[in-house]
This record gives sequence, C-alpha cells and structure tokens, in this order.
Amino acid sequence: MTHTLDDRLTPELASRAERLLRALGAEPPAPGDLVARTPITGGQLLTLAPHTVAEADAAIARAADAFTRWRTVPAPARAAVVRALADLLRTHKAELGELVTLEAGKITAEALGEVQEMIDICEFAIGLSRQLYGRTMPSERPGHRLMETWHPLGVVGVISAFNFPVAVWAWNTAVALVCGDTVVWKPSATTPLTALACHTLLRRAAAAVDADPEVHQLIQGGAEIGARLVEDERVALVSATGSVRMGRQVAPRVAARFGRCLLELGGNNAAVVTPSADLELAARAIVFAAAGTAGQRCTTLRRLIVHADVVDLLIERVRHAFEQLPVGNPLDEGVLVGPLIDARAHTALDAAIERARNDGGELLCGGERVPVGGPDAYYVRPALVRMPAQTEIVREETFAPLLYVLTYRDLDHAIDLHNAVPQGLSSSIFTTDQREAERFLAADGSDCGIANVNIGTSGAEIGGAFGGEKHTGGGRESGSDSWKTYMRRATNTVNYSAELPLAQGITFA
Ligand code: UN1
Repeated sequence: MTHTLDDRLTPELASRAERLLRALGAEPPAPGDLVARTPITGGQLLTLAPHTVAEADAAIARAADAFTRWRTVPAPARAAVVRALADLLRTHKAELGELVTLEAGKITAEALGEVQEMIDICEFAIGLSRQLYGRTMPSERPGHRLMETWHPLGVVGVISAFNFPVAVWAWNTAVALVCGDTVVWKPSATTPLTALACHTLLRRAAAAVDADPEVHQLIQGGAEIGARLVEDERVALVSATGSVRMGRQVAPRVAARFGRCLLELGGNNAAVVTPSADLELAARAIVFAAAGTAGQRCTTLRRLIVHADVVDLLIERVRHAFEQLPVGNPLDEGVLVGPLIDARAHTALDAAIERARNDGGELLCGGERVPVGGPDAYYVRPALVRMPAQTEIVREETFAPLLYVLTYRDLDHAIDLHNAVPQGLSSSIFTTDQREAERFLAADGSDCGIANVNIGTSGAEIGGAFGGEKHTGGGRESGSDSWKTYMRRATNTVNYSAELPLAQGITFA
C-alpha cells in the first residue's frame, strides 16, 4: 500500500495506533501530558498521562514485594511466563511491528526483525532457565565441597531508548524474569505506546500461566521518573540504554548506593576495508550498517577506514547505493530509509556535516532533507563525507545516517585510527586475508565489545553477549553468560567430615 506521504496522513496513523493497541489487548490510554508522536509525519498519535514520582515509587514497591515470592519459584517454572510471552509475540508479530513503525519510524522489515529479536531472546531465556549453572571446584580440604550457586538479584530497573523500543526491553526482561528478578521498566518518553503494548503482553502472559502479574511494572514519563530507578536502594540493577551523557548521570548515582549498573551507551562504530576485501560484499554490508534504521542504531556504522588502494572504488559503490536508496514512508513496501526520530536529530546531522566540512571534509553525497511527510517530519538522504583526518566531530557519535570515510596505508595505522575514539561498541574488518582478520580480532586489534569479519557492525544475533567498552559503558546483555549480571553469586563451602581443617593449612588450637 502506498500513501501520499504528507502530514494529512496523521489522523489515519493515529487511528491505526489506537486499533493496534486494542488488537494487542491494551485499552488506549486516557489522555494526558505525555505525547506519543509518529516520526512518519511528526504528528500526534495519542496522549497519555505520565506517572507521578509517587506512582513510580509505588511501582518499585510492588516489584520489590513480588520479588520476595518470585525468587523462590523454580527457574524452569518462571520460564513459563516467558514462553507465554513468546507465544503472544508470535501471534501479534505484525501488529507490534506496525506499532514500532508508527512510533519509532522503522521500516516494516526492520520493525518485524525487532519483534523477531524479542521472540529469539525469549527462546534463549527459556533454555537458560535450566542452565543457570554454578561451578563446583576442588576444595583443598578433605571432606569438603566448594561450589558456587546463583541466586535472583532483586528488582531490575530497565531504562530503554527510542531506537529499539521493544527488543532491548525483551533482552532485559526475558532474562531477568527467568533469573528470578522482577522488572520496573522506564521506556523512552518518545515511545510510550509500544511500551504500553509490551507491558500488556507481559501481563497477559503472566495471566495465561497464573503467575504474579506484579513481576513487571511500567513507569512512563521523563527523566525524573527514570531517576527514581537510579536512586532507589530497592533497585538492585539498573540496566540503562541511551547516550553517554545519560550514562554519566546514571552510573555515579547507582554506584554511590552500591547498586549494580549495566550500561549500553553510545557507539562510534567503524569498519576497516583492506585491499583484499570482497568490495561488492563489503559495500552491501556497509550500506545496511550505515543507512539502515536511518542511522539510528547504537551499532550503526559511522566510520569507514579504507586502504588507499581501494578507497575510490569503494566510495563509488557506496555513493551509488546511497543515492539510490528509497527514502520515505516506512510503512511502504520497498522503502529502505524511514524518518529521523525528530527535529533535534536532524539539527544534529546538519551541525555535524557543517563541522566536518569546516575540518576539510568533502560531502560526497546525501545529507539533504527529502521533502516528504510534511514540515514536522525529518527524512534525509544518508550522507557520505570524506575526511582528511579523524577530527573531533568524527570522534563524536551523531545519531543519524552519516558515514565518514578515512584512508590508511598500513594496517597498524588503521587499527590505531579505529581505536582512537572514546566509544567501543562494534567494529568490522572486511578482508579475505586471514592474517589481517586475526590481527583485527587479537588483543592489540579492535578494542570493541563486538568485532566482526566480513559482516557489518549492526545486526548482532541475540546468542552473543551484546555491549561495549570505554564510553559505551562496559555492560553486556542478551546472550552468552550475560545472565550473570542479573543474579548474585554465593560461594559455598560445605564440610561433610567430622574434622575441622582450616584453609591455608592454619592450625588454631
Ligand atoms: C541498539 O541499537 O540499541 O546489533 C541495539 C544490532 C541490534 C541491536 C541494536 N541487534 O544492531
């Protein structure tokens, strides 16, 4: 279906959002001061009342109370809620995906991919519920057993961003629930409707298996609501996704009360392209990683570090692809680049391009606004900027489709450039030379939490641990052993002998 893409579409989108909420089982909310907009036109979908600070405190109290019971439910039984959630997500995949498109502006394929990521993490968490393994170590003392056990941690506060409004919630919630934690979720104030939908689905899942619905709480509003999770001693873990600026506010305050943090902050992800690279494959991967989600993933490719021998060839391919990319209504089939989230994102893009040019950068293509959606919608053609050096602006994350190109001659230099940014989330090398690939993955190679070969920087699978180093915050969530952050470890030594030998050979008698 193709729509005339202008702001007259807003009322139709608003009634669609309302219909989708109902289909997902959520009553459209009573009007209030929190405005849900669609970046498709910049217009208003619905409004709802934000939670008050007192309501947020009460939600934390309910989650803390539910935890006292949830922690003793056997983990495989806790997984029943997650299984029921996965069932609902399968049934409602198209509807939830469409709501993501309406509220976050993702193209349909990516919105469905995001819901698929939720289903995948649910399946991972269900299996995990039987694999919360502790180790048994050899004790140095006869007749003793030394082991570790993993216990539920407490209330997990989830603070999530607009760009993955549902998947990042699911990464945290599916794992936390199986680990025996309860969850209080503060979604981005930009995406309250998808949050309401997910909360409703989770509550429906709990009801379907007779589990306590209070294991999940939703609190909506601005930073003052999120601050409750940060300050409250009852919140054992704060899992926060967002900007480095937000992380700087969250981390010290949680640390000051000895709470635990899991931070997923900014990225400034790069790909190194070597002379041996399959340029056709590299170009395809680069275009998805840089322009997909309109450059609004934390894993978006923002820097290309290309060997001088192939830089012109590669630029030609990427430029050609950028110029052909269909930019427009993300609901329309064939569109690959939807809108930026809001005016601020557009201003940041413009400002970055200007600073790059002042630094001697050459705008090779894109950056201009595409005039669709009406005056309050911000569609842009992905920008490619060739830089003489990695100047200050290149070292910053601009959350928009803006790809800088830098040139290198020697792989050591490429890796130095690669690592010379404050962020450390995701990275790639394109090469068919095994030595180069291994060098990139080695201890003195990429310093990121994610390092890929012949794959772009974005689109990670849920099975691996997701997160990054340096200003990205150091957290790991989703797969592998990330679950350990959601639990507390106890070391147990059991004496089953009739003697009392002391460790380290000490005698005390
Ligand atoms: C994010 O942008 O916050 O690897 C998460 C990816 C997705 C997750 C991105 N699986 O691009």
